[in-house]
This record gives sequence, structure tokens and C-alpha cells, in this order.
Amino acid sequence: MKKFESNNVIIRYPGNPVMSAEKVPYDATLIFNAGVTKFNGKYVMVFRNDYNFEQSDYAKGKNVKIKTNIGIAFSNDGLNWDVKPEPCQPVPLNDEIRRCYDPRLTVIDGRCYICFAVDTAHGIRGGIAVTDDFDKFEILSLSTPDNRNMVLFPEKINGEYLRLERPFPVYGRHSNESFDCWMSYSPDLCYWGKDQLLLGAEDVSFCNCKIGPAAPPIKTPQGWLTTFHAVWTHDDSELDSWHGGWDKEYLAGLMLLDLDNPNKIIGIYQDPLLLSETDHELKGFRGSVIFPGGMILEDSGEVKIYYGAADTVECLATAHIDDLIDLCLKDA
Ligand code: BMA
Repeated sequence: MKKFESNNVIIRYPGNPVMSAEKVPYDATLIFNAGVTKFNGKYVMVFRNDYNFEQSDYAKGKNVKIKTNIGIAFSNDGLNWDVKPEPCQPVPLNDEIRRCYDPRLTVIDGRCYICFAVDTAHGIRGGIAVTDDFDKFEILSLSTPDNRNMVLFPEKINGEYLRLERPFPVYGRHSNESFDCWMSYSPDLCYWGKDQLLLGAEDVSFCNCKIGPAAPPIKTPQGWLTTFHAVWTHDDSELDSWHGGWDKEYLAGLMLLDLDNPNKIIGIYQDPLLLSETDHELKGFRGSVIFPGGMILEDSGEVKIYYGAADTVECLATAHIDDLIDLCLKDA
């Protein structure tokens, strides 16, 4: 891969990470890949917590059994967070549904929708639930395997709900992990169809593996602005990790979709928007992983981008909305 740098319109929050295991009042090891939104006047963060192990277990050769739950935090400023004393479980776990992770939040018409992945006995499924209080969740849909990284648009477009998603067609693509960004439509958030390819992995210069959605899109007068994740596999070198053998760098890309027809990409920034450069990003459970899960447009024009770093902590970077749009349109 050509040598890239995060674009200089991006400013990392000096107080990073905004969320980490130390701030969580229950068993917690890795806090990452959070969904973040504004709901009822507060910032809400719903994060993935992998626990029941620690870094030294790998050095000791212990049989690591990772458990996962979903934590919730609230904030008045998007920077300082109060974590709810107990984690939650948006989907009841059982012999079939074994783990829920990577939550993403979208507020539509005053209700908060949460997309998530679940590991099941029969494959990875993407789900959507709705909540009004982050206590009770109503499951609206669970896809067939294998699909995940679902994110919802914050309003109906031409009378339909839309989501971005990432199926993993292991038999149909030319390599084992060449996966793309798709979209589908729904009249009611339960039934999904009219599936369309949005962006192929081969069209992203900083990807030699797979891509998929990242944070849910935000609306701007110029179009739907959205991040995506892209993976570059380093066949020639190993990246920092707790478990060894890690070679996948996760980078964040940026694109702008047509307001009325989001299946049309108006502009895509040709370089990565954000890639691992700080210690929080380069070193951890899986170093060099950046995974945006929440993007908030403030009235000032500031965009807050929340991203999981090294599958270990949750970080924040900001940029001005006009600069982000310019990046998408400069090569259009
Ligand atoms: C993916 C998911 C993400 C994670 C990434 C890097 O397959 O598990 O949650 O951030 O790998 O480990």
C-alpha cells in the first residue's frame, strides 16, 4: 500500500480515549466499536465490551475465553461520559444466539434504533432493534447469515427506510475475504429487500481485502455523508497485537451519497480519512484497527467521529463538515 497519512482536516481529541475499560464499573477489558448519537438532549454511547480475560493471559498461554456484553454511557458534551452501572443485552442470548456486538445507533422520528451483529450457531446475522430507554429493546429484524455492519439512514427516503450492510459471500467472490458495501430498502424496518451493491472492495485504493459500512450516514445539503471501513492485509509484516499473527489494518474512508438516490455515490475521497497513527490506534488487542461507529453533526458545523481504536478503546476525532464534503467532491 502506498504510504498514507490521516487527512489533516481531522483533529484527534487530546483527551483520547473517550472510553476505556478503566472507566467501566463492571468486568471490562476491551471497550470499542461503539455506536454514538444524540437522543433526548444527551449524547448516548452504546459500546462493545469484551471481557473475562486480560492481556497477560496470552503471555501465560492461558486458554482465553472472551465474553462480550454491551455497555451504555451518557454525556452532556460528547467528551465526558457516565457509564450506566450495568451492561445491557439488546438481544436475549441462548444456545442459538451466542453473542451480540458492534452496536450502531440511529435516531429516526424520535426513537433510537440499534443495529448490531450477532454470532449464532448458524452464522453471523445482522439485527435491528428499537429502544426508547436503553433498557427494553424490541427486535425488529435479524438477517440471514452472513451479513453484518448494518447502519440505518436517519430518515425515510422516497417513503422507504434504507440501510447499508456488508454480506460476506465466501463462495462467490474471487478471494476468501473480498467483501463489499451493499444497501437495502424496507417499508417498515422489518422486511428488507431491493438489495443493491453500493461500493465494491476493488474500487477502494487502500483496500486489498474487504470493505463495509462504518458510522451511520449524516444528512447535509450536498448529500448523505458517510464513513466506511476498509481493510489492508499486510502479507509482508505483522502488526502489533496481544495474540500474535495479526496482519489486518483497518482504515476509514469517506463518501457522499445522493440525497434522493443514495445508491448513487456523488463523491468519494480517494485516500483514507483516518488511519492508525497514535499509540491508542497502533497498539492494543489488534493494533492498527480504526473503526468509526458514530458520526454527529453539531450546529457549529463540527463533525464528531467516534471510532474504535485497536479493538481496545474508543476514541474521538473532529473535522468541519465543509472540509469533509470538499474531500469527497475534490476528485468527483
Ligand atoms: C472485524 C470485527 C470488528 C473488529 C475487526 C478487527 O471482523 O470483529 O468488530 O473491529 O474485525 O478485529
